[in-house]
Amino acid sequence: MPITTACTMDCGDACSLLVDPEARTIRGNPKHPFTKGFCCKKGGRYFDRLDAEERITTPLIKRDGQFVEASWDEALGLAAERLDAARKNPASILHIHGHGYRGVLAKASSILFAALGSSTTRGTLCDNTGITASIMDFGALDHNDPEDILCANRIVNWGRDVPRCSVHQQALMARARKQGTEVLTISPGGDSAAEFSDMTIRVRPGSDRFLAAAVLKLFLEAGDLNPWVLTRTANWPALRGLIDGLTFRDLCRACDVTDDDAELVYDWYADPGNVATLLGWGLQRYDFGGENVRFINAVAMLSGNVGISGGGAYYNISSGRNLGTWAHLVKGGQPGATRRELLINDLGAEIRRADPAVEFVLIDGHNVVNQVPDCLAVADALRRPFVMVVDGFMHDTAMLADVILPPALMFEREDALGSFAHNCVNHCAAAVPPRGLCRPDFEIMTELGARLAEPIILPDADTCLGEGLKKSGITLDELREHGFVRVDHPRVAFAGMAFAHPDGLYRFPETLSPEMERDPDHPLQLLTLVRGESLHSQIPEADQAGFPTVWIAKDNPAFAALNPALDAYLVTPAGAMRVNVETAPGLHPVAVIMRRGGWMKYGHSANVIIEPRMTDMGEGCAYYSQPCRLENR
Ligand SMILES: Nc1nc2c(c(=O)[nH]1)N[C@H]1C(S)=C(S)[C@@H](COP(=O)(O)OP(=O)(O)OC[C@H]3O[C@@H](n4cnc5c(=O)[nH]c(N)nc54)[C@H](O)[C@@H]3O)O[C@H]1N2
Ligand SMILES: Nc1nc2c(c(=O)[nH]1)N[C@H]1C(S)=C(S)[C@@H](COP(=O)(O)OP(=O)(O)OC[C@H]3O[C@@H](n4cnc5c(=O)[nH]c(N)nc54)[C@H](O)[C@@H]3O)O[C@H]1N2
Ligand SMILES: [Mo]
Repeated sequence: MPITTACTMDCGDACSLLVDPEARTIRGNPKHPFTKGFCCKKGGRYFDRLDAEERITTPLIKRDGQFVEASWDEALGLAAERLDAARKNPASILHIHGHGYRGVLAKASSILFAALGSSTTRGTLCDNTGITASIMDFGALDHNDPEDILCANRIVNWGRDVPRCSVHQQALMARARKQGTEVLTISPGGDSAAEFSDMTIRVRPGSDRFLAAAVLKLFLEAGDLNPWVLTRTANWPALRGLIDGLTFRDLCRACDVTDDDAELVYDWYADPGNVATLLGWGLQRYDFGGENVRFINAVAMLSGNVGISGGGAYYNISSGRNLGTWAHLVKGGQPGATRRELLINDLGAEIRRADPAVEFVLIDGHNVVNQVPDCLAVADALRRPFVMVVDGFMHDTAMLADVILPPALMFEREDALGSFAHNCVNHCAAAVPPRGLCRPDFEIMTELGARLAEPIILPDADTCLGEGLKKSGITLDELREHGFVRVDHPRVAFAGMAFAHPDGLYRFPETLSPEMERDPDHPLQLLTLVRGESLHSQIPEADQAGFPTVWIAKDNPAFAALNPALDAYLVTPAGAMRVNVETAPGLHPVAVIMRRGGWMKYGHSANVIIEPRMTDMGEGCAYYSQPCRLENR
């Protein structure tokens, strides 16, 4: 009998799943309004990960540089002892938490370490640049119900790689197209956008704001702006003044789009009918990623396509919007203490210069040594403190640990979680027992807190789940019975153009920043994009043999200059790595694509040669602005 459970990976599709523990099969729950009976490759093959030979299933303690198996009592005893020692100065404790596992109970480590008053991280590797931009524009983070996209006459997809990052968004687009909706995708190319789009336009990586500004220019020149829309904005004169001072030609040149293509985007927004705008996360991983998002939103707004059915700008919703916290139920510690924050984008340097020094580090749900820029610096900085890692694989971060605690993974423990794309809360039931000695993170954190000299006591799991669900008026029994609950939100976000700023008005961007000067020694740009069959670095070790592949355009002069008989290297100002070079049709000539998440220990992590760069908003990480070149050595 299949058991209804859910995927807890860091992905907006957040599927409800039917898992057969004996047959070890996984399929999408047909009753779930977003999952609709199918799931993606990375979710569908999750038993490979649960059953992997390379999985860590016993606590490990490092002795004389070698990991040796330990009992839970020994491993947790050691961690508690070191944590107690560091607790004399709470800032010397650092918690680095990823989103490798999402849910209400998944918050246990963050809640425990907040009660300890530990240092934490700030900034984002993921989506906060676009979130900050959206909140500046709309006053809050929201978008229409995902199904509302079926009411659009046209969809403009700015850089969402739906076959890889959201197969359910792709399915919604396919359904819309069957009903006559047209899809235009704007991206640097070299992807499969042509398969799910009626038209595609190639843009220079990182420069969407100029294309959007060119479209605004055409709206201004056409002179038939919707007066109602203008009354719903607080600062239209400022944007108009800015656009007046720019020429259409220069804007097209800045994004490397032909006049005809920019006019086509204008037509898509200006023609009668409603236009839904999709924004990908890729286009905000640039120096001016925030402006990219704000100018795209501005086109959606000025064309009257916000606050209506069939329109809307889809970036994110908050996956936590339907769930509450249980932090107030914890006993002990110092809740509400001010905490030191280290910038995640430059973590190596931040730890190195931290004063007081970092003495104890907990890392959970995060292959941080692999995923942040300049990751060798992070690896180096983690050699000094005592490092506790809760993870099931011997990846670049786990290798540096002093103690590794193996967690029960998804399907092996219960939780409840939301999505950053849809409005259901899903139940992740424990469908199979934890492998070996693995234990749920919640249990690990509960026991760690209880073992401290001055204990911090977490409530039991059911109490936490019940508390987390209260915000949406769901009971735990109800969630367990149905497998998911859909939480009501208005189908149209910002209906009637009522925005969430105190005055109810929309805010346009008021500056358009030119691109940073190019480094002539590194004329190409490195786009480290997601891979379809895995989530980030959760890649089987056997798939990482040989050298990683990069893709460039065949007409890229860098390709012609390479001698295929010699070794090829990807070079940045931070270093070089050996790669295989292949071509991708239609890719912009400054772009080099590499799929992200490969491990440093196999020579597959681009983050070794990616420098820390901050985006313009939300303390994001401008990975894709990384200058690079290809050469033979
Ligand atoms: N070069 C480059 N790097 C990037 C990006 C980029 O664009 N370019 N993008 C960034 C983005 S968008 C993101 S979101 C981050 C992702 O960075 P990470 O969050 O580090 O991503 P993952 O590789 O998925 O690592 C998650 C870890 O959680 C573990 N895990 C899974 N389930 C559980 C569980 O139940 N309990 C515990 N304790 N652990 C669990 C997994 O085994 C895995 O090791 O990476 C960023 N890194
Ligand atoms: N299979 C799989 N699914 C995932 C993940 C995964 O690792 N694997 N990760 C999840 C997470 S945490 C995240 S954040 C999302 C990421 O989801 P995406 O945003 O889709 O991922 P990226 O690979 O960062 O960006 C990819 C797309 O952005 C386009 N792009 C890049 N630069 C630009 C630009 O300057 N302009 C425009 N218009 N387009 C551009 C690329 O052509 C590509 O199509 O996916 C989630 N889903
Ligand atoms: Mo992400």
